[in-house]
Amino acid sequence: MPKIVAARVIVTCPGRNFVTLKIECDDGTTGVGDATLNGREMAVASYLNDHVIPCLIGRDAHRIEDIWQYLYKGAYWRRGPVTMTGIAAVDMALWDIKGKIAGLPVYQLLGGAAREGVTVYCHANGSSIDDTISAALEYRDKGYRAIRIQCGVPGLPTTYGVSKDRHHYEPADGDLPSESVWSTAKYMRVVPQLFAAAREALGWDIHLLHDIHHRLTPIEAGRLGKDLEPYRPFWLEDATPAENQDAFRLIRQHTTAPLAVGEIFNSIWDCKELIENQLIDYIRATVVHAGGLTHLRRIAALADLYQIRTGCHGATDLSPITMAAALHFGLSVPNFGIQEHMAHTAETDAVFPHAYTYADGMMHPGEAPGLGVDIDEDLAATHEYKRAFLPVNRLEDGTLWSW
Ligand code: EZ4
Ligand code: CO
Repeated sequence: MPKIVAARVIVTCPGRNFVTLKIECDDGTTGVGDATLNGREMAVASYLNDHVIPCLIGRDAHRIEDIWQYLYKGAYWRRGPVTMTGIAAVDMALWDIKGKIAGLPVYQLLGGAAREGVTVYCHANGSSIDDTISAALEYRDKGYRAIRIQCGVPGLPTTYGVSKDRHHYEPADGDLPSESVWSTAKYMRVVPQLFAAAREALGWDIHLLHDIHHRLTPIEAGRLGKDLEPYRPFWLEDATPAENQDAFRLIRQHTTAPLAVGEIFNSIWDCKELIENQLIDYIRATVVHAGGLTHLRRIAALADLYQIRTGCHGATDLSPITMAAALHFGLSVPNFGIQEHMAHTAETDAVFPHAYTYADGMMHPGEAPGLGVDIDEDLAATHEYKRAFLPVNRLEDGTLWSW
């Protein structure tokens, strides 16, 4: 058996913070797992260093399910983003190790390729509708068949999803949380105009997606869904916060726009009712924040019973290790829907050398054994951790709102 003899947490900031777990076995095999929780990085680093790593030493790295259950049930305190990100990091590293020992890419261990590649969507954004459309046209020329469109809202100084250069969007920018301003009424006016312009410029063969980022009430989301229906959106993401899973029932009663939710979910219990009541169309839970491949497969299996497909979160605050894991998952899971893809910066890619590739709107995890991604620890050590927060959001009268 490959016995775990060491594990360490590596925190690095090649432009933004990433937390990585590296596990070592007595035969010299190593595995990596992503443990990045944007804006709360050091909480997961401590969870792993202080509470998880001591329990891993001496265990058989092949016993992925048993170690998962040990960390989940054994902690007594279940679920939550910090816990489940920590467990995910261990789980990813163990799948990486198992693949390396087997000499197979992880997707082969998960049942093999169920499709030719993993269809991804990219992010087109701009401060105006015209800027967003020109970014979308550039992405279409690069082969993307699915594009998320976000634009600035007239009358608001900044908007979620809109970057300075239209390409690299990085919201975790403040040493303390920055504050943005929100108006639902102003937002609700501009989005249908954006979709109308996008259909005019891009035609009907491109899938168009949009992220509402938890800002609407259920009835407002129903209204927006109706307004966008003529433009056939691929999905509306995070229409309303989902702590109350029943909220999606109200949205469903008013619109046939497909609904996606779950990038902040950390366990199957966050989406059980959404799935069983068929209130959503795509589940966005991710490898890193929802307990690793072991738990995400369980969520996908439940969703498959209800024709709900996967649409994993894939923003740049999820490290290339998560991207690799998501691609092995997406290639092999029967009810794959789509995968989010925001390209990492060259600085980040240099720290995390990887085998995955992009071509013609699709990605592929590659054929390297394991996850096919590593961390260059010497380079990582040159990028020191820098505290960074996500912004907070307020209504124009100062009321704190969902960001
Ligand atoms: O705001 O990952 O769909 N993507 C998103 C992201 C999230 C960030 C938060 O860390 O909503 O941009
Ligand atoms: Co989102």
